[in-house]
Amino acid sequence: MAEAIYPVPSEWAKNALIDAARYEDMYARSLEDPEGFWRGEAQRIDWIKPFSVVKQTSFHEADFGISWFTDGTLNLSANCLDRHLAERGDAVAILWEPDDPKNPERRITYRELHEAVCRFANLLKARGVKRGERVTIYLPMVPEAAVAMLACARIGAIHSIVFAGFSPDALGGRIQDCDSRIVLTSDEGLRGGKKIALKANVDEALKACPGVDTVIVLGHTGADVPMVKGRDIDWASAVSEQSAHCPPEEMNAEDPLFILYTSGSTGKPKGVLHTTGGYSVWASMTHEYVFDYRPGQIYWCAADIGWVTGHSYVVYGPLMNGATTVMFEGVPNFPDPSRFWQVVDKFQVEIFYGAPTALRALMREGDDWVKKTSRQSLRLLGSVGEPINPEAWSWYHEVVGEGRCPIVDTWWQTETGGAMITPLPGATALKPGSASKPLFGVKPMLLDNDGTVLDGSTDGCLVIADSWPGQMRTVWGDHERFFQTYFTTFPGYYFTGDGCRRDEDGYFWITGRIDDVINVSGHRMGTAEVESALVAHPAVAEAAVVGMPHEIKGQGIYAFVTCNAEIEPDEELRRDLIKWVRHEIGPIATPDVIQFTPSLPKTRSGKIMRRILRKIGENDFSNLGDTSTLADPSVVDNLIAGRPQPA
Ligand code: 6R9
Repeated sequence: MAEAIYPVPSEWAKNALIDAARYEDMYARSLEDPEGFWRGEAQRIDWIKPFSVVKQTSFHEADFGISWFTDGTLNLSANCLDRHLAERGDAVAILWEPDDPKNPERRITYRELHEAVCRFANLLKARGVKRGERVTIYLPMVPEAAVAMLACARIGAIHSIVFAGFSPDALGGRIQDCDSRIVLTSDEGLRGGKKIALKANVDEALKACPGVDTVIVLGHTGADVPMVKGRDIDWASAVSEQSAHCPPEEMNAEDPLFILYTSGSTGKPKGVLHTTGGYSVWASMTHEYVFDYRPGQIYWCAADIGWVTGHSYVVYGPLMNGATTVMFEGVPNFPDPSRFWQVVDKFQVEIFYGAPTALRALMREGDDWVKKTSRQSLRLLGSVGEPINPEAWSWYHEVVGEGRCPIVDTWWQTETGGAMITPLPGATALKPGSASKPLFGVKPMLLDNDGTVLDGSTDGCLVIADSWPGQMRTVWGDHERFFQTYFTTFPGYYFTGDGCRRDEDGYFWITGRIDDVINVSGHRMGTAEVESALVAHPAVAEAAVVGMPHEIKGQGIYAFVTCNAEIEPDEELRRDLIKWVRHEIGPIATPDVIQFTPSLPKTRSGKIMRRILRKIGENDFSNLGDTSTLADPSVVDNLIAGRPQPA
């Protein structure tokens, strides 16, 4: 069947910042003359001291290093706030929509945001926070979360945001890993009408973090939460005592900006570190070009600030570009599945950027929820987090966008800082399900398992051949792990962990992770993390976790569990294990299927054969591949016979 192709609508081709010819031209120049290209693009930033060096990067072991605009200095919060004050101080920077639509929205202007950030920055300084120090943020989707991020950037502190859906254990581990002595939180969070006990979670987490001496607590729902004397302080009253004047610190381009923990194929989550200059250029450039953003437009990225998409496309990218950025506290289906589109109408949103998992969930509820809203303000739609299946793409395009709005399917990662492979609305004909073409400076290549470069239309492992400004710089506290994880599978290349197909038109189609990372509702999860949570349970001897296809979540979690000898697994244990994993990691790690098995398929050398488990997880027994190297091939038949069907 021929693939559907959606040409660039003519008004987009005419009016967009970048049309097809300009894209080709800029892309070619970005690869032929990176120095010149980036020297030009970097002018979008207000530098305090201009840089003289553009790019010093190598992916090779002998001279490995990644550094951009090295001798320049800047402050990111000044680029998001101060420089807009003269021209658009009274324009709305953050348009906040609460969880409950009956509660009032908040409109925070650039001037108000600037003042709030200065006061909070002064509070951090008053609590002794210094340049380079790590500040852990565990907040719901409220404007104060953005205030906290920008205040850290203002004084040169490194923020580490932990998604407010993570458990106390996961939070505690992240606080310890980056050695943070200050935590910002709120009494409670609110999502879909349900309260989340954030402060209680912090109290629980801090039992294992004796180094934390300050917790700043935002009153959000007004719940009465116990405060620890000397350690816990009330956000509002502490901030009111602070001056609204706080000069931005002069930061070097390569000074750390933030840490964000993300899952890999092995071990505990890695603290992905981004630095100031390159990240700023990348977040601002990609936000402007991918969304064809012009100041004054109402823009909504529905991601949580706990994920990288929230960092780059709710806060930093839009604010650098003087946008009005919508921040939504709630969930797509509360109070009903019309909520997204009601908010679009309410704020007259022009650009909407969301995740396939939410679209699939809404699609299932039927078109009426969409059709009862107007959505006439929408001009452009975006997708991120996982491959978007053509059915969901078509629904997004036809039903939500009424065939009028291009869809930018943006492929990128926590590690890349911002979008990497994506259509540009005025330049790229769309193929549903394809992230299409690389952005400026991005050189994607496909390799086979042996590292041979593949040409033409083919399937392979997706690598990036050269550095781009928004690239992560290290794993916090473990530079060797950074090199090992990303640059040794294919020496000389950045390995993304994704599989990919390139078609005859040079379009890229991401096929999903090829390492032991699964993507559940657009959230990255290392199978190893779920396994170690399971084996920490006293009844469990061994566990292996794989992804399984899931209609809404994209992938679900399938766990094979072997119990200790004296244990007789039953329904109660299954429920207990599910509760246990939710407690150890958080609700996003809830296993969809747990299959108890007396043993796992292993090679004679004792390695679990995940390939076989994946097939069983997929309910596909036709092509199990070579099972002759198994120590006991009968294990496989037993696994197939005992496969529970998910509810
Ligand atoms: C931004 C973000 C990264 C992984 C990535 C890939 C998958 C993200 C995608 C996509 C296909 C897209 N992914 N966007 N796959 N098409 N448009 O999601 O970062 O949480 O680090 O996840 O997500 O597998 O490697 P992160």
